[in-house]
Amino acid sequence: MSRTIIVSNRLPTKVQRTEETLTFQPSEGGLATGLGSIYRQEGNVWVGWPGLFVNDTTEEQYVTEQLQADSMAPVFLTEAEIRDFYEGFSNSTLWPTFHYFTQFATYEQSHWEAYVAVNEKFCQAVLALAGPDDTIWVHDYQLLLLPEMLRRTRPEATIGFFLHIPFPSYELIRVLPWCNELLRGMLGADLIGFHTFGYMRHFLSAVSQVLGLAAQNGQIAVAQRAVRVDAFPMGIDYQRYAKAADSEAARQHEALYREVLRDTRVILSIDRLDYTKGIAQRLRAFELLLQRYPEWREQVSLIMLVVPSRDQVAQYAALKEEIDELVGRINAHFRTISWNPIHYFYRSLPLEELASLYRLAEVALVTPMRDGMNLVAKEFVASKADQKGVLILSERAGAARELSDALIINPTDINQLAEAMHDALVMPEEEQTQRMAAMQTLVKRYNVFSWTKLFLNQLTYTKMKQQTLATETLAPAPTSQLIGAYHAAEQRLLLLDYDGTLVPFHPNPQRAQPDQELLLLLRALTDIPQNRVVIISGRDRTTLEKWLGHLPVDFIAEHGVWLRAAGEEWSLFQALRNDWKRELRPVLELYVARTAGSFIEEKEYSLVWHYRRADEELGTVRSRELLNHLSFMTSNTDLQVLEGNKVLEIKNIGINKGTAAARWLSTYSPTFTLALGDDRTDEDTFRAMPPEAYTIRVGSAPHSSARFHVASPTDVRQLLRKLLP
Ligand code: GDG
Repeated sequence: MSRTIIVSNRLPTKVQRTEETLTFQPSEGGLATGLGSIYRQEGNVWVGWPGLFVNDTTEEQYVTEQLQADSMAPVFLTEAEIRDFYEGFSNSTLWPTFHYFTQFATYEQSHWEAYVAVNEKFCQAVLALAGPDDTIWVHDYQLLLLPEMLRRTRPEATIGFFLHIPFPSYELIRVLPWCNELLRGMLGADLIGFHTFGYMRHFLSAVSQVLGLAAQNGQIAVAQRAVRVDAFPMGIDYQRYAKAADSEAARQHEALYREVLRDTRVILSIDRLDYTKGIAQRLRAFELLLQRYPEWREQVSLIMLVVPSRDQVAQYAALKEEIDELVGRINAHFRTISWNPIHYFYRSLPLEELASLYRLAEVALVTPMRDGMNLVAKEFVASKADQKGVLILSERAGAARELSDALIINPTDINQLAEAMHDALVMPEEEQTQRMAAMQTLVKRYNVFSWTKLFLNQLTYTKMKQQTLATETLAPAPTSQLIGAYHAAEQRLLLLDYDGTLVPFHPNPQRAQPDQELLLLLRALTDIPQNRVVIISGRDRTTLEKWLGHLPVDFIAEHGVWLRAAGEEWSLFQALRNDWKRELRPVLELYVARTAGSFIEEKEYSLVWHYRRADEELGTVRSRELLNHLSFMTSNTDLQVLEGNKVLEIKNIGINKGTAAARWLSTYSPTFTLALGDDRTDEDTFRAMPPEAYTIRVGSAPHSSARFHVASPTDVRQLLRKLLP
């Protein structure tokens, strides 16, 4: 039976040391609730740190046993690991960078090394538990390297990854000295999820800019695997918050607060202490509200709950001081004997008290500078059974992408914030209800359970797609079959593409001439009387002839425009025109001017626009534009536009490597056929081959009509050497 293994930095249970014993308390986080129904199922398990430093192996064993009974497997971390991996790399490098606070980011090699080591520790813990058919779902920024580490040992595993914080623009990611490894780490997964489409877009652009891997329809080809990237906005357990707000305990707490507050209206703010939350700006905006609209004095109070967090990190201590000072100043300035402008709590509260605050508040102020999603916004919505209340929400929280019926503000603009508070306080009830009802429908429907289900279903689907579309690796068994069939045959046809197949790519195509090793190999292959070797290339015939013309090989040049049998003259595949070049060349020139690094290659019967040397992303965008432009210009003509590996080629219809290769097949009637190629134009060759032919795609391509694939030209040469006596 296949199982699901959840992996996150923290376990959903917190183990704490009291004087006499250890206590085990479930943590209340959204993730724990959402995945609770999953990891407790038969056989499933959640792997993570229990939040405690153990003293000895006896204690370690005790904790392990206790957690095991509740489907958890602890990874024990040392104090030094928590300092360097958690407080260091995770919270002082990745957290500020991913939230656009690079001024707070540190770049310590020792922190990075600890991060690698701890990810490795998690990897070992997971491998000890996971079987080959299990599904592994890795969570968040502390474990970015884990998917790739797991993949190395388990190439066939089903691995999902979800990032709970924002994924920033490429401009921020590139600052990290380790960005390459981090992106590679994430790409070990089969499905990578983000809260919003925006984060997903940033990720795809970083992968393309840093690693040169382009995405198509949210899919990235990583070697032979198609990695899917998608947005899955996380929800909450709606009923849990609705019920808590409706509970007797919450009502009692509310009544107690009400007694003290009398009829003062309440604006609520709830956050963990963090510089990303915009807490100081929020206080300044509240101050501005009281200055600009004196009528709200003694009428409105701000209840501000700040949950202590990361106080070991310097910026957090400084932020705490700033908040203390601001609250003190504003309260001292505005307070009266009977009215306190800000009620500030620096602690965490039990759920029913939290729920009573959601009940009490007319306005929730959720104004982070950056926030992956922000669940408080959704919890406030779920708590408002009477549908009265207004949510003020930062445009830079992931939740704003869904909750468009909130008052959406820019959190840096304290003028706008003060005005939004005023608007919220005077908003007619009818409008409140309308907005709240719309938000409730959404939060109820896309709750944390549907989020979990959707992600895991997508993961299964992604894996299934990969398996049905994947070409088989040319492993030792099919290799010996191939060699056996080759030796048994009297007439053998070898169709070999040149660039990317026999030689690796060179930024300048004219510099990719054959080396001595290749020339000797081709010579040896053609020396065998049963062999017919055809070089089947998109290159012009002059270059092919110059480089390889002295060998007794046949040629297909310009993707099938020209044919030449060894020792004979070149002939056209069919009568062709090339007078169209005059009209289309200026179009290509325009794109060369607009795309630095791109250039035109002119062949006798085709024109090619190369963009391998252009900026990866710009090249892709321009190639789309050019393709549209050319498709328009060539409609109703006998021309076609072919997409190759970083090239667009215009040529006559009906001409491709496949039709040319088919002619060679019918001329020779071989009893063994081998076709090797690395790009889209070679797919035409593969499709033209009979089913028993050995078709092999070279390089990364998750979808191909070829039967097998190999990784690189080096593998190709190795295979060809095996065909020599
Ligand atoms: C990451 C991302 C993303 C707060 N104070 C108390 C309390 N809370 C609860 C809230 C809410 C949670 O803490 C905070 O929600 P966040 O959305 O900030 O979640 P985090 O896990 O901190 O952050 C964030 C999230 O992951 C999910 O993907 O939304 O953007 O940074 O549930 O209610 N709960 C109790 N007492 C408190 O005093 N009981």
